[in-house]
Amino acid sequence: MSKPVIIALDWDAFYCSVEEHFDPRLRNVAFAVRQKGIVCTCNYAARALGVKKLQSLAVALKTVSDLIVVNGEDLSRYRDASKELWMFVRKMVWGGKVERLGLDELFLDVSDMIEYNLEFLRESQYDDFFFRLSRDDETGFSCTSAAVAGLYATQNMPDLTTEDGLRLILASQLCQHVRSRIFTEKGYTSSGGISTGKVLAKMAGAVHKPNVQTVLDPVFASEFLKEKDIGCIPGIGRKYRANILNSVYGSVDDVDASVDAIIRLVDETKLIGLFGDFLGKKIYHLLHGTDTTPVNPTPDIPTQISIEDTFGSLKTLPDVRSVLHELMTLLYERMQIDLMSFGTWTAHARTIRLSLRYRAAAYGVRTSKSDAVPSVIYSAAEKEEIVRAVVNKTLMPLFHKLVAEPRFDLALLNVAVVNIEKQPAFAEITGFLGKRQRVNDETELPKRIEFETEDGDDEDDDEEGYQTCEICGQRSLRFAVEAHRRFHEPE
Ligand code: DGT
Ligand code: MG
Repeated sequence: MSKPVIIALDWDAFYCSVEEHFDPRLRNVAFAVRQKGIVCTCNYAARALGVKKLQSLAVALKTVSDLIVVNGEDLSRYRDASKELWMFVRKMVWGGKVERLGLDELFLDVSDMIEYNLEFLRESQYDDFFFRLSRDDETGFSCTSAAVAGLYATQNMPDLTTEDGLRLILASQLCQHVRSRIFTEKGYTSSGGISTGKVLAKMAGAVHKPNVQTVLDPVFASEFLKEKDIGCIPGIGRKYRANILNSVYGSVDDVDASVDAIIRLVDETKLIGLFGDFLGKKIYHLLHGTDTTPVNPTPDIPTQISIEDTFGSLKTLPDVRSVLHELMTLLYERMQIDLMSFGTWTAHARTIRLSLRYRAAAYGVRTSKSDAVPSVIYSAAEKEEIVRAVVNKTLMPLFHKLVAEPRFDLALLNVAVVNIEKQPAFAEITGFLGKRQRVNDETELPKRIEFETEDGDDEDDDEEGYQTCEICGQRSLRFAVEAHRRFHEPE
């Protein structure tokens, strides 16, 4: 069976691109988006001047004293843009095989589309042929199988004479087409990676940025990976890197953490010994570029959202509280991404569940307790306040019900929301990207732009920047009101 063909897309300077849609004057200046005291991202003009992602704002302003800074603490506009781009891309992929990762990454499994078009290429006597995007109509694009669209990740281009190489070349043409449609119809640039697995495609996409795509033939995976630090392989990260280095060298400092060095020192058996069967095998494949984790299409509304962490040993209540705080923060952020549109909850989860595994328990044996999701989650309170309330009033009491004895030793904590239901009176709203230009182009661009909420002085606004819809009573953030009104308009 042939290998899958995967495209990874990552929006360029994503929060900046979203901000540019709201204020097009930002397109021509170096600017950063801040959250608290950190530059969470900056546009490429600012990067050219030396500003870096995740730098402290103070340092960035020392580097570029007249840097424009946009307040990015309200994530709703990024969430909405992300959702709209995902839905747009999903329509172009057979079977909607598109998985979202966070707000700005997508994985597309285009294997079927490539296989189908390979047939036409085989029949064709020419290098140029018509790529069919759909089985039953003629929409598509002209493409050539004679060259890669974009760049390649190593010195070597895919081998045109093999079927696998040809598949990747066709996928590069498809990726080019998808990215150019995203740009012309939605105004967003992206970087793309094309390979036979999610991890290789994602890593390839990061080689050349911005607005470039890169192909990696798995034949060259080991050459591509060999000098990389194991921690930069998605799925290994800092935590497993430290485990591996400690077990190999007894230290994480001043040691050779390259893939090449580690695969010489650690075999599959050792990794299974370190991480257990499932994770050990997975890490082995990640290090060898042979990971086959499939694209898992993201549903409109997930059946559950779950976040967990594992530990060598977790024994005290203060540590449990602090882990639950971290997990709940991540869970709440994921809920906002998956269950909100245009500042409004489009679905509610009804049940929250805490699960744990004792260190002494067999792998896979968990105990759980559930409760109703507290209504504070869907309130307009600040994230920190919501998380604290859920930890104190729901998760810690659930923990005490699960663990009655004062001494315990845990290996895993998981917090999940389940029983997710679409909110009535809410349908998908799309189509706002690139259409709204709220800023008067004649006004001077302020040095510090603070987008609190949009559109100012509406009489119906309440104090928190929300407005209540007169038709269905739904409360929406002010900038989402226009879109929400369109939802009620007849087709
Ligand atoms: P890129 O992909 O290098 O062109 O730049 P971005 O800005 O798209 O960066 P990326 O893809 O790593 O992350 C997407 C967005 O997620 C980014 O615009 C801001 C946000 N983000 C990423 N990492 C962090 C982080 O560590 N903290 C916070 N607060 N936000 C982050
Ligand atoms: Mg990005």
